[in-house]
Amino acid sequence: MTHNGECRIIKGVGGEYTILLPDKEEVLAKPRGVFRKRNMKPTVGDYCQIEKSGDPDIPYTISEIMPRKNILIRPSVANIDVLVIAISVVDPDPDLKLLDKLIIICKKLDIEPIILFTKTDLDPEKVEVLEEEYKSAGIRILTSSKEETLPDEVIEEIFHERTVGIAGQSGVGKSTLCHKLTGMDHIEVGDISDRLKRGKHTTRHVELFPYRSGFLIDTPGFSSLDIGEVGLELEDVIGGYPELLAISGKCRFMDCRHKGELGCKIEESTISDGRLSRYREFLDIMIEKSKRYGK
Ligand SMILES: Nc1nc2c(ncn2[C@@H]2O[C@H](COP(=O)(O)OP(=O)(O)O)[C@@H](O)[C@H]2O)c(=O)[nH]1
Ligand SMILES: [Mg+2]
Ligand SMILES: [Zn+2]
Repeated sequence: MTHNGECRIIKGVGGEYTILLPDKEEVLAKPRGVFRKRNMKPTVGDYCQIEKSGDPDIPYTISEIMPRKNILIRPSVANIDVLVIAISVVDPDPDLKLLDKLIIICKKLDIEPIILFTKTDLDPEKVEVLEEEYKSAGIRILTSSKEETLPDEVIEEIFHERTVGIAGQSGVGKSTLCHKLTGMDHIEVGDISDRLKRGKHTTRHVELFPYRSGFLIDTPGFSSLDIGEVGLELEDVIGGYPELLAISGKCRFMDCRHKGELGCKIEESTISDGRLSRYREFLDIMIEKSKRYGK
C-alpha cells in the first residue's frame, strides 16, 4: 500500500483535525457528520480525503477515511509501520518482559519492531549479554550510547516512507534520542510526565511529525500498551517468538505449545532461556484469560 499523494491527519484537538496535504501544506478540517453515525472516529495517522467546507475558519471537511493498516486506542494513532523499542542496559534496568510484550503486539499489528539498546556506555558487557539473548529472534537490534547515536543511513532506512513510534520505560533515553534525531526539544515521545499522570485519566494529544521521508509519532504511552487492548489471543503469543515459529511442525503434536509436551522439539529451537521462560509466562497469562472469559 503506497500513500504517495494522499492527505494525512497529523493532529486532532477537540474535533478539529490538522491535515497534511501532499504538497506539505497544513490545513484544518472537521469530519463529516456521517462518521459519527457510522461510529468512525478520524484518528491521527489516518489517510483521508477532504473537500472544501465553505467555512473560512475550518476550510475543509474530511469526507473519507482510507482503510487502516492498524490502529491503537491508547495512544490513539493509526497506520504505524515501525516501533523502536528503547531498552537501557542499566538505569533503569532492562524490562525484558515489556520488550517481549511489545514485540508480540507489533507482530500482531504488522508493525516492525526494532530493538534499541541504549546507554551502552554505562555497561558494555551487559550489551553483549542482551544481544546474545535476542540475536536469534530475527529482530533488528541497534545500540546507542552517550557519544554515539544511530548512523545516518540507518535513520534514513528506518524512516523511509514509514511512520515510526518510539517506546520504552521512563528514563531509557527516548527524549535524548529524539532530540539528537530531530533537533526538536518539544517532542515528547517519552513519558517524562507519566509519573505525574499515573492514576489520572489524562490523555495527551498525539501528533505526527514529518521526518525525512516518513513520520515520527509524538506520543508517550506506547510502553503502557496492554495485551488486552489489541485483541491479542492465545495463538498470537508465539508470533512474538520467531525462534519458536521456526520449529513448528517438528514436534510430535501439530498444536504443540512447547510447554513440556511429549515429543516437543524445543531443544531444536535457537531460543534463549530467558525468552523461552517469558514466552511460557505470556502463554499462561493468556490461558488464564481465556478460561476467565470462557473462550
Ligand atoms: N550515560 C548515558 N545517559 C543517557 C543516554 N541517553 C540518555 N541518557 C540520560 O538518561 C536520562 C533520561 O533520558 P531521557 O531521554 O529523558 O529518557 P526518556 O524518559 O526515555 O525520554 C537523561 O539524564 C539522559 O541524559 C546514554 O546513551 N548514555
Ligand atoms: Mg522523555
Ligand atoms: Zn513443541
